[in-house]
Amino acid sequence: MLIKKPADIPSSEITPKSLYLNRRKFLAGTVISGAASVAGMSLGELAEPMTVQANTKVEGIQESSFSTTEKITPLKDVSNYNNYYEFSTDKYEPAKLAKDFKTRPWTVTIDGQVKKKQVLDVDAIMKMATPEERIYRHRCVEGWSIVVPWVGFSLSELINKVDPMPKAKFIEFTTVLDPNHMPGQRTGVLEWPYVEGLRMDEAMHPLALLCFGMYGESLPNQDGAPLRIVVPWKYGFKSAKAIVRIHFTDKQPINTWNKSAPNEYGFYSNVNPNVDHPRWSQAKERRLGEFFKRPTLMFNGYDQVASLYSGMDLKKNF
Ligand SMILES: Nc1nc2c(c(=O)[nH]1)N[C@H]1C(S)=C(S)[C@@H](COP(=O)(O)O)O[C@H]1N2
Ligand SMILES: [Mo]
Repeated sequence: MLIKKPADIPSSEITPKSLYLNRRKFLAGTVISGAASVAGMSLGELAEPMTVQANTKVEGIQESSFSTTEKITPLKDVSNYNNYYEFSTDKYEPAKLAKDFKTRPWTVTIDGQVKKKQVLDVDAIMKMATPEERIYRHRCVEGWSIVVPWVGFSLSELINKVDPMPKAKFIEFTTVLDPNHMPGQRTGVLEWPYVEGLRMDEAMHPLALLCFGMYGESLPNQDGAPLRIVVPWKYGFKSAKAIVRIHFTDKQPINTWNKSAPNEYGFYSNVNPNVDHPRWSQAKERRLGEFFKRPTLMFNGYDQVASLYSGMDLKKNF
């Protein structure tokens, strides 16, 4: 029998993941023989499990009071339009280029000014606290935004367990360095590995999320599997993907984007409609899947973080 390879199937034939998930739920509640359910599916539907990373359901997810009630952006948009320069600068490419990226075994090194320096397995990290669904707005510095049901727990849960020393004022997050499997790292488009940083009080804010899933399942590779952070009041690039090191320090980390273009990307990078990027306005944004732009909100609408920056000139500390 001749079966089309996934690469030969146009994306229009591929069922969106959301429909696939709904169908799976439906099938789970219905008594149909395996053969009958397969016979009822088109080729595109059969191709789905091959073309989308097989994700694992996260058990025991709790709701969170931090969630927005805004309309959730479909998973097919969120997982097919990604900034992930380790794979490609083309936002449509990480979905396919990261498909076979291995995220197990995976360890995260905790070091620097911290009492419990250690190397942790990602599966152990995921069990450190109860997973929550956090439906957050996420705003890329380039002017698009999404609403995503992330899965994880407050970064503070991990920070408290590893016991930072009082002199640690910042945390530096480092992404994996794996040029053999990350084609973008074989180019000089950014300095590798990708580094991001937060001030300790930002990292400890309950909104800052240590994230290992979305839409109820483990993260798709292109969205930062197996472990990333999500800092919803900051531009998307602060939310580093595929983290292998969490380093506690008394010095402000030099984040990759700040190093590459210091006049364009600062350390703070709080979402701020009043401070334009040197090459474009930040006043508005386009939600993926929508036509009309909407106004961008200060701190992306997360006003509860404002006190972290009281007395600071946010035009200077952009
Ligand atoms: N390691 C790594 N993390 C990264 C990036 C990257 O290129 N490499 N891009 C950032 C940018 S610019 C954005 S907007 C978000 C996008 O996250 P998403 O693809 O899950 O929407 O990831 C951020 N984290
Ligand atoms: Mo971004």
